[in-house]
Amino acid sequence: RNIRPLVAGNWKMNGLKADLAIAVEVAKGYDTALKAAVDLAVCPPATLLYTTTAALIGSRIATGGQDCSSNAGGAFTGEVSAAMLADSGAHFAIVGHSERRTLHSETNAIVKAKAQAARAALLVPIICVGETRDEREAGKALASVKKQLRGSVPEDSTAASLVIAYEPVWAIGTGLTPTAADVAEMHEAIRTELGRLLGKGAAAGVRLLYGGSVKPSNAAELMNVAHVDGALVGGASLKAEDFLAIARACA
Ligand code: G2H
Repeated sequence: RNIRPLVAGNWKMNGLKADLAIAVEVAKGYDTALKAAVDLAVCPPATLLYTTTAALIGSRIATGGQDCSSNAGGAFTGEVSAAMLADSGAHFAIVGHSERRTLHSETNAIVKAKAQAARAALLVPIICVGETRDEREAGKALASVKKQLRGSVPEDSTAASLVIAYEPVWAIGTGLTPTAADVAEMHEAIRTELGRLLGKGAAAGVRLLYGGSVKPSNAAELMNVAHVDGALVGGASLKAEDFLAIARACA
């Protein structure tokens, strides 16, 4: 690998104070060998971000938010700003997860504004893209993802200020995963499209994560695909043992 991989856990709307134990357990298992090979991040719900970050001090495990507002602050009841995430210790902010795009009608323009807000707060956005089952079956998966990239990635992104997560919508939480060949084709296409948007130099260093039903049993196969620089893990990130097994598959 010429890019240091990142394995990020997306806890989604799961986690109470007692679940800090999961993060602590992950930190315990993040041994010297693993530290040398892979970056880890935990993205708990916003309510746990500050305490999770505090629990992980000294572990070299980063934290991140699962979303952020596109606005800097003000009368936006219920929203959490990127600066608030940063103030709670976050390094990353996931934006444009398909659950946000679908359940909260987030368009590419909104996702891009959120990515820009994240960067303004010195967070690294993890921008999610991915085709639906209909698009995949109609042979439009590549076109759909390229369109999402053109619409949601800030043009001035650099390798250090951007992570992309490819998450086919039909693979999320379903146990289904694309074939290694499909992932290889998509990740190469994403790298090429980023090259058009950001220049080849920047695009070559952007971490491209695969997400969607990653688990210990399929991690090695998925993580060995060219241009796969880590994983965005949902369900399996709620079990420290499974999350660590996935991280080891990247090492
Ligand atoms: C995709 C993924 C994490 P899961 O949403 O973002 O979740 O691993 O549960 O499919």
